Amino acid sequence: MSSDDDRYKIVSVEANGAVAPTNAENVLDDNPSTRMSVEGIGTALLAEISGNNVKVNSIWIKWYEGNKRTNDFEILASEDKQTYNQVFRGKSTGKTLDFEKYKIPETSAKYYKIVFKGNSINKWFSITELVISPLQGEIEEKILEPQGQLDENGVLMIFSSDPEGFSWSMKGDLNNDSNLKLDIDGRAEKVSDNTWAVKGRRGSLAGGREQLTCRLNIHGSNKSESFKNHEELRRREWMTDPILDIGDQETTIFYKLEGFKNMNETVAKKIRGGSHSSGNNAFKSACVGLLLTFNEGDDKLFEKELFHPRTPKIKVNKLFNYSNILDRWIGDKITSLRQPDGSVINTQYIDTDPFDLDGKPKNNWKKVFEYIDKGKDVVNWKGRYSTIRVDDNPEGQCKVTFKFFSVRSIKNISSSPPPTTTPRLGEELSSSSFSSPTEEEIFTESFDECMDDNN
Ligand SMILES: [Ca+2]
Repeated sequence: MSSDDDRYKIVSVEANGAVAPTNAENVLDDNPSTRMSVEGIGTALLAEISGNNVKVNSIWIKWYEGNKRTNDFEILASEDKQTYNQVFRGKSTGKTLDFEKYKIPETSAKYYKIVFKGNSINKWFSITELVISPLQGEIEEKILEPQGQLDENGVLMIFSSDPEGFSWSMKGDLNNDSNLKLDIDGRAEKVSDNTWAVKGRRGSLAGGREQLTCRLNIHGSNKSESFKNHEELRRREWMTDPILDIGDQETTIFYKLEGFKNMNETVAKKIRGGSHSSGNNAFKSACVGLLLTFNEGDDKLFEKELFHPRTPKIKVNKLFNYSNILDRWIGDKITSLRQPDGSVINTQYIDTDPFDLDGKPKNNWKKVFEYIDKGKDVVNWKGRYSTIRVDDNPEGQCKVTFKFFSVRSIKNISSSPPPTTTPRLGEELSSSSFSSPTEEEIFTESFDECMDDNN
């Protein structure tokens, strides 16, 4: 390919009848909240790409309300803007707000016309984003398809297990699992052989408001913490036990969140931490958290709790925009891996369409962010607990149905690295980060036993 080809892109779009604020250019602004919209069967969006003789084999479209409407459409290609050939005829899935990829026979056409044939709801032809690129397929494979072996449930293991480290996966009666502390309302309810459901328990915030919380704590060791400061933990590299504490790990859970009322909440995976509601070291028992927000939007998805209960959240470079994660099955996977220089690469993955018709994992893992924790406040030791936590308003149901939950100590195998992208480097936390916690960050002692085993 010539250098022209390498840099080619959509140079212009037009759609008769599409006027501001829903004009055609809105499909090119890389912003899913703006759209091109025009009414009527047979209306069309025409795109011209730069460069000459560029080979195209796929068209990527984000549809407006793409998770609610099925759109019927065709794609025509032309070299001269006069004679068009049909290269695609079909429907969108009606299941996603994300890009859908439509494969077309390889062509070197310069003009691409998407012709609307109707949708399942109304007569509006509405697209939020359009990409025409032969490179997208390659980019997708590099960034979005992690490699690895499958575990016994068919779940992708991006990293190999460390045979000498702690490993756990859900099986048997979850109410009687010595490594699992359920901090929920009542007992876990068995839904089927490997699927369980729990509900959040009630608790009080320091400000007096109540909320529901649901926490699944996997603990490696049963020993209590004995350290004086974070420097000691960094030097020693473990919190209570050099083998059973959980440091480098791949933690995976598939869940369906139902009946939630607080749309600003997150699913937090809190790792490398310990107990923090009692004892002299309680306030120092740091952990870090990797978050998925319920709704797309916030990109403060890494949190660091060095001094409980203050939990400053840190912005990450979001690589994949999932939409709402409520009321449907979601695969949630994190990996955390210490590097030789002491920094830690923490990575969040999501699978928004996790199961095939037989309920087996499809392993469509997409990287949401990668955050390198480093500097003087790095949390790089092994901790007692790995926790999945989700909260809700007291009016909510806070119901979590889950399966294939596992926590595995991992080894960094250099021959099979995870997909790489440009990570955002860890920002060092200034002391002011800890000075003014919000009400949400402060829980009463009796309520916040997130990582306390109550012994
Ligand atoms: Ca847009």
